[in-house]
Amino acid sequence: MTKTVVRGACPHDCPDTCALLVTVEDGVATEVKGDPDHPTTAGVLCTKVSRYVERTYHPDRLLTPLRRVGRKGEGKFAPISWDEALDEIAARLKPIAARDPQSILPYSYCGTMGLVQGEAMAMRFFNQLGASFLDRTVCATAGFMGYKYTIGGSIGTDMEQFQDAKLILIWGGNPIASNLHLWMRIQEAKRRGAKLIAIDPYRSLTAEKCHQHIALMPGTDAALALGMMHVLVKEQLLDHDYIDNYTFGFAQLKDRVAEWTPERTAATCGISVEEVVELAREYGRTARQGDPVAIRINYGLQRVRGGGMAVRNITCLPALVGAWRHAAGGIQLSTSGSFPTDKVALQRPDLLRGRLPRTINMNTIGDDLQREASPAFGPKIEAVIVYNANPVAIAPDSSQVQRGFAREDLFTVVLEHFQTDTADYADIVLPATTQLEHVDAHLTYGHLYMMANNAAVAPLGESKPNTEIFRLLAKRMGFTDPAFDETDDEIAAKAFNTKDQRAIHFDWASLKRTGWQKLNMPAAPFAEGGFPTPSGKCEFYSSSMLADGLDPLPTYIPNYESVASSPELAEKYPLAMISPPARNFLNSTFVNVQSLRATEGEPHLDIHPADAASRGIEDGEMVRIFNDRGSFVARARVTAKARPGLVVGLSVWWKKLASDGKNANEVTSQRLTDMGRAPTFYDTLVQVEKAAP
Ligand SMILES: Nc1nc2c(c(=O)[nH]1)N[C@H]1C(S)=C(S)[C@@H](COP(=O)(O)OP(=O)(O)OC[C@H]3O[C@@H](n4cnc5c(=O)[nH]c(N)nc54)[C@H](O)[C@@H]3O)O[C@H]1N2
Ligand SMILES: Nc1nc2c(c(=O)[nH]1)N[C@H]1C(S)=C(S)[C@@H](COP(=O)(O)OP(=O)(O)OC[C@H]3O[C@@H](n4cnc5c(=O)[nH]c(N)nc54)[C@H](O)[C@@H]3O)O[C@H]1N2
Ligand code: SF4
Ligand SMILES: [Mo]
Repeated sequence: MTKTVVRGACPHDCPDTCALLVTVEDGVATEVKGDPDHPTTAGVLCTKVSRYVERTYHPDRLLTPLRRVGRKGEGKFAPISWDEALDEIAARLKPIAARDPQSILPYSYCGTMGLVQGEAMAMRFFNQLGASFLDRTVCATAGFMGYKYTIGGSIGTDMEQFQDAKLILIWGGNPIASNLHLWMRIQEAKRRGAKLIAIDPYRSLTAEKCHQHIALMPGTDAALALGMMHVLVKEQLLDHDYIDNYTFGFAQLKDRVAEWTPERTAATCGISVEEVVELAREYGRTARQGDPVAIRINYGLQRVRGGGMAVRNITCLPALVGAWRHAAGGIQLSTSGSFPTDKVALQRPDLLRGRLPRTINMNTIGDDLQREASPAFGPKIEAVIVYNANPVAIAPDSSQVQRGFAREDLFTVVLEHFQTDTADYADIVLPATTQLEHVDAHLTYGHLYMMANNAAVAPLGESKPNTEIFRLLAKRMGFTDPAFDETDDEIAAKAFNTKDQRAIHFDWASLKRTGWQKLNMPAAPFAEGGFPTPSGKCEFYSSSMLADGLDPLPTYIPNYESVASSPELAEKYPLAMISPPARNFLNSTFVNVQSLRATEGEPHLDIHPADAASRGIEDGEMVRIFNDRGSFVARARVTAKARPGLVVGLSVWWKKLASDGKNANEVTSQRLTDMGRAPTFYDTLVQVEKAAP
């Protein structure tokens, strides 16, 4: 028997990007563990990836190409050879491309976050073709923009510093479920005497373990930050030296926050005046004592109409109190901007040869698939190639998405590990390899290590890496550029720009051996200003926002679906619904892994006892959740974890594994955020009733 241990990196859309050690016995992966030597992984994996072997060798793994033999969505397929599959795809794409390549659309997101198996060979293929661009905005772009306008880029407090903070605000995040390794650091901070405050409408697993939980209404975070700034200014809990030297627009900010009295803030957020005042005092006073105050701001709060502005307002706080002076102070949304990835080398935009295709927003795929050609829209979408994504389950306004994918005249190819809800709508399904079977290089959005993944085992069945599939398709399409001959290792070797100081020591061959290597970065990035904004300062007033048609100062934008914006809708649908990640799933990945699904049980809806009582709903009963867009059923959990006026359906379930074949995205909308063209999953009003037996 031969036994080896292979170094890998977790490919999933999770800020932690763990370093993996994969045990291989006689060519079969038998165990996946966290690397104990990698500082952020610290030998620990989450429940999901601990089950990686189960997922990889799952009896339902797709092992051959398939051709649909039933109706779209029905899920009936027959195996075909790779040659048949590739010939058929090329034969279908060529005439469409000859008419207008923009009629072809890639649809992909972060099934793998790998720089090689993600958008490298795939983008080269679509660039050469001249296909429509996809605006990959389903997750993080609202907050990204709010953060960027304020402090200049996705740079923030290093997670390896959090254990030294004395006050940590966990704002719109649930790290126990979605950022486990930061939670380990936060727990260490707690042991060292830090106070933890969760700001979340829902008493999440994390909120439960904090010293304090402020349960505001969804979409009101921008107001809470304005109210905090009001108190900080009024009570002079400010670092004037930091403000004078490293910020821009304090005088205007002061005028703006004067309007946001604790009373107005509390009424807007649905919390008490004391909660507003005490939160600001705790934050300001801890900083004033010279102790590090850190904010982990996460994505939960930016999935609403004013999500970008909410992130912007919160991102102003550390500069006001001088929290950036400490390595353990400041704020972290994402660290992805710290990585000097070489997108040009990876994706080869030169292959566009000067063409500028139209852009389709991935959040409006439901409507866009059903749109006819028009001068404003461009050509009708005639073909979609899906990889690293499961739009039928995860995109908002799901019944429209399904209607779009059900179009008989749409040609759909899906590259997948499993027969997902989306794969059911494919004409051709192509089997893809998993992270254990291919090579990749990774950046992360939660820590500061470049990561390498080695292939641990041979591809299962006839599966192929995404890169190889696009290489083969390129040949079939007649593309001859040498860009389509590069191997995965050759691509990975170009992942990071070694002319940039931060990655000057990047070398692919050695990264493959060590698995991980930290960027060259200062511990406290903005201790002495140096913000990468136009003014070089933290911008309380932003001319860029003004130029982009936004309020240049922090403001509050109520949800689309709220009493403030649409009172009639709120009367019909009085409950706000959010559908954040379930701990044992990763978006819709892992829902088909039996042991993980068994832990989640079935789709649930958490509802406050008062809201349940007024509807005659008892704990454990099946309920129907509905609005004008659609409905789905779930089992009610009557619990004060959901604040009054809020219902919570942890997600994202595979539709076909739910009793009614539906999930929470039946009721979410295709409307976009104030900035970043992002989705508004948590800006959703619904009504709930007992389900018909
Ligand atoms: N286990 C697991 N881990 C994951 C994922 C997963 O699906 N499962 N998904 C990964 C991905 S793609 C992402 S983007 C991240 C997301 O990671 P998070 O940002 O942590 O996830 P969310 O659930 O979107 O948000 C977390 C919390 O925000 C709260 N929230 C909802 N609306 C609001 C609001 O208006 N204001 C405030 N203050 N809080 C609000 C929710 O109740 C939830 O508890 O996690 C990644 N990690
Ligand atoms: N209601 C609601 N909807 C949401 C969210 C929510 O909180 N609530 N969260 C949103 C967020 S934050 C995000 S990021 C999106 C995520 O949406 P997606 O990025 O679509 O994520 P997944 O649902 O995990 O689907 C990824 C798919 O990629 C496949 N895959 C993984 N690796 C590979 C590979 O190497 N090759 C190929 N070909 N396929 C691979 C997996 O098998 C999986 O089916 O969902 C969004 N949708
Ligand atoms: S999903 Fe996140 S926590 Fe789990 S192994 Fe991957 S990177 Fe680590
Ligand atoms: Mo995400």
